[in-house]
Amino acid sequence: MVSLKDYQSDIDIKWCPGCGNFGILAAMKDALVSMNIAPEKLLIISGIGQAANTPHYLKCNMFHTLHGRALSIATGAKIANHDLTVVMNCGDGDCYGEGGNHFISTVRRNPDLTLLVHNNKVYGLTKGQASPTSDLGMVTKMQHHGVISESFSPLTVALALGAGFVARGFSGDEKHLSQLIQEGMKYKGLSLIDIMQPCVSFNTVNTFAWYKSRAYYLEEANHDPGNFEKALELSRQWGDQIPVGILYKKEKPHFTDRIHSLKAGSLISRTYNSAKLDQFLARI
Ligand SMILES: Cc1ncc(C[n+]2csc(CCOP(=O)(O)OP(=O)(O)O)c2C)c(N)n1
Ligand code: SF4
Repeated sequence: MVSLKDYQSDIDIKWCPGCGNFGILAAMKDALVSMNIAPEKLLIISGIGQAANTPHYLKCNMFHTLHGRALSIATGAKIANHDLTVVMNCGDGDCYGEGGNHFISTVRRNPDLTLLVHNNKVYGLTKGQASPTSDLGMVTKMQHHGVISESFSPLTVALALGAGFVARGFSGDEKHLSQLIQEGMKYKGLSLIDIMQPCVSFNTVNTFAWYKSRAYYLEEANHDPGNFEKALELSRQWGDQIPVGILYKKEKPHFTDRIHSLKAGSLISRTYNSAKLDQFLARI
């Protein structure tokens, strides 16, 4: 049986005391242990940022890539080895800003990956500039007169692109978040879990208390995750009431199932024929 000790990393955590990332890390560990996923069967891919440092604090396979590129690297890893559970830890700037185009392509492709977006609504690592999810008018050290762009709504965009698993979590409720992560990892396809993550150093608006007083649980509201129109409506709900839980869930073919040449199995399970490759290269 896998235990928390198996995931214990000896790297010192560099996050600010009280950062919402701690709740996400705890929920991830709880989910991995509850699902009995061994560290050698797990691969975490991340880009750049405070969120992207998460895999350093878990003892498992990891790949720390460029800003915004976690999704494409993760897709490649899953093609190579279908047996790995592949999770991505991204920031909101990382995933929806620098990696915005990768986000769009990956949702459309639907690879079997779990995408955790630590959405603190700012660029944390570079000291608090506005990110794509900062609310219109939000004042930061850089945006002195307030953010002038409409806030990006990842859940709405994902639904519009045909995503099959769309959820919102809260880092202030580790138990609930662990359940969501487990559901996401069980789902065959891309599971997007956008997580409300307070940045205690640079976002003085969206605090733990701010979220706690607004979050309500979709399970308690008897929401049917099969109802696309309702999910779309809920994805736009923000302000006094914020829905948390699975907005939408639908089974659909995933990326590796759709690639003809992968029907015979993962790339790592194939034998490599160098003579055939040489013949092919000689022809071009
Ligand atoms: C292509 C590129 N653009 C900008 C940067 C600078 N940069 C590094 S981290 C970061 C902000 C990260 O913010 P976010 O993804 O929201 O993660 P957080 O640190 O808030 O967890 C930026 C802009 C970079 N490294 N690469
Ligand atoms: S700057 Fe914000 S996101 Fe980064 S570690 Fe500190 S509190 Fe967390």
